[in-house]
Amino acid sequence: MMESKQYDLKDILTKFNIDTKIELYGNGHINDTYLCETSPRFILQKINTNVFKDPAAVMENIYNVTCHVREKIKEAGGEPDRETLNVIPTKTGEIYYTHPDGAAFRMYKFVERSVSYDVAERPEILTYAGEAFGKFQRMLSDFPAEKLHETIVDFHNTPMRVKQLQEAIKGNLSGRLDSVKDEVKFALDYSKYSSEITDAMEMGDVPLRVTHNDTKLNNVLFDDKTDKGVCVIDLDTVMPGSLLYDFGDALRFGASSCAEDETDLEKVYFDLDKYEAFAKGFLCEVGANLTKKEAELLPLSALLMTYECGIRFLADYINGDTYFKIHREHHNLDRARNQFALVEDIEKKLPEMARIVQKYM
Ligand code: ADP
Ligand code: GN1
Ligand code: MG
Repeated sequence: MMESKQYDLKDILTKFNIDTKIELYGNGHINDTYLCETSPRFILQKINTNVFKDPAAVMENIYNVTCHVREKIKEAGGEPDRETLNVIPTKTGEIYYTHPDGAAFRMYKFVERSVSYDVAERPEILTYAGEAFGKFQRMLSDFPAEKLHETIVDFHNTPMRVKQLQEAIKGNLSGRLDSVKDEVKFALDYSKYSSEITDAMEMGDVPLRVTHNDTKLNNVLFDDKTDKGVCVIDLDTVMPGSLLYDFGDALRFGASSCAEDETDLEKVYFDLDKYEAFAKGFLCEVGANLTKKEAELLPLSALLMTYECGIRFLADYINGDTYFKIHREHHNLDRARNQFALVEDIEKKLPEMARIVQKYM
């Protein structure tokens, strides 16, 4: 990961009229997140502009999407201050602050009385996550997609991700290629699946919808008493996409027996109880609107999103760790191996996964 420059956070806070203690917060791989110990509390985030080259576009999307969702929550008699992210403008009325060197900082209301999970200890948590992401998708079903900027082009275009891996292999910027021959072989062998979703989209059998695109379990906040999903966060990648991306990516992370960077691969497997729990919650919200092909590809989407994430970790390792935050030397390689172990297990379980999905359609 590129070394992050140090900023005078106290000074950044004054741009939002806040003067308080601040500490690093959360387990995201992309942005720098800080908790502001005010009352009520706030979240300050430095947007990763290495990943999101156009922070203005990201923030315009987030502002429009959260305003849209806010109205839906109000109509349903919910709590808009807690059930969606709320952007706090700067004291000059901008939706984020631009530092003189181009760095971008945003402020959100802190979602109080909530918890986040990196591993789901119980399958019910997955049902609540499925409901939360399904509901989010439903609330955006009438959002005008043409208003959205594509914040990362080809984000879930798996064949493009394979190309990016091939470029990483060619460039070998880290000089690590010799040490990852087995992983590269696995990645190239399994590329046989890579175009299943994109081909179906091109054929018109899988529609373009407004999707979240980063449906990791820790991108939902759960109520600290009931465990029900309260708020879907991390909206940087809300863009036109496929519902299969949201389904598959949530399972990649949420239905694993282990954390995404577990190195003891004997322990890593795809948990069908967690899969079923998520499918139940998600399909209860959106199942009625799926096309035949979307329904058919649900199980494979879990394999594909896991594969795609694995090859992204591997490409980043070969490129010298410039994209994902890492906390140890071979972190991205550990993550890639972990995802590939999961892919192998998902592949064996596809027929059973198809049977489970049928129950909830
Ligand atoms: P990243 O893109 O780096 O994953 P996120 O937006 O997901 O950044 O934030 C990282 C973590 O910070 C989240 O997983 C969550 O635990 C916490 N977090 C972010 N925004 C809020 C918020 N508004 N209220 C409470 N916690 C939050
Ligand atoms: C990143 O931002 P975060 O940590 O929620 C990444 C996802 C990956 C995920 C892997 C913008 O998600 O695409 O699936 O790491 N987000 C971006 O854990 O690249
Ligand atoms: Mg996140």
